[in-house]
Amino acid sequence: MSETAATIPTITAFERSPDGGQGQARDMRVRWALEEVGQPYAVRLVSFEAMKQPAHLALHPFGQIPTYEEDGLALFETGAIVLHIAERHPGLLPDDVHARKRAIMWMFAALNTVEPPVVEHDQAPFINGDRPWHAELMEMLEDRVRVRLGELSRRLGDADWLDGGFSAGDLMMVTVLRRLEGSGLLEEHPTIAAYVERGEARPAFKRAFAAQRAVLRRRRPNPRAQPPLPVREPLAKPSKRV
Ligand code: GTB
Repeated sequence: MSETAATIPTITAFERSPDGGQGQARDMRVRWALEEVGQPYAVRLVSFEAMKQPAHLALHPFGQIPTYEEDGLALFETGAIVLHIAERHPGLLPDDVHARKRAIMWMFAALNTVEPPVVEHDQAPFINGDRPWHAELMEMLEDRVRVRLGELSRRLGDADWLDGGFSAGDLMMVTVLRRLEGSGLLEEHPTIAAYVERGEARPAFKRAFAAQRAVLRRRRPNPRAQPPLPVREPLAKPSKRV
């Protein structure tokens, strides 16, 4: 293998993403980070069955995507993968030491503080949509998301990005917030909606989005014969989508 080929990372992604190419699966974050830093990458598509087999479990103990392999290094968890990419290449973390730490802080905030209520809100209809108390629960979950969006919106103010220039913190935050698209909640906070749109307008985001969508097109040569899956379709078991 040539030296160049050896350094091209390989990531895993759904062979058949349940969102019909909306880029909601978490490989999107990794693709976007790689595109931002201009690092070519290879993708190994895995089926839901293969994800639970020993070969994939050796890479990802929880049987999920994405994973990241590069020169003998194997990583899972998008936070760790995006941080690795950001530390290995210029472009996603500022040089200033304090600003760099704050960008990493925003990655954690996206994953630990904003993503949990967003995912709970997204998952609830699949998990308990048929229960008599579901509507009440949804109101509660929506309010929890609204609180976070309000707080984030106040901190963002009229800035373009969370802390100076675009960073891995923004990349992570935008991918987390995108999961609210279609819920109407983003539109309640125009500052946040515009922030997400700014992220999605970046050329690197567009390339990553097109790349994950191309998987769907390759699997569906005749679009009239097999329409896209609905965005909100759960996996085999509803809770498996998280
Ligand atoms: N914390 C981990 C990380 O950040 O890497 C979470 C990884 C994860 O949840 N992976 C999901 C997975 O492999 C795919 S992204 N699930 C299969 C399983 O657990 O068995 C979650 C996802 C999937 C689909 C949609 N969608 O269709 O809209 C959205 C999000």
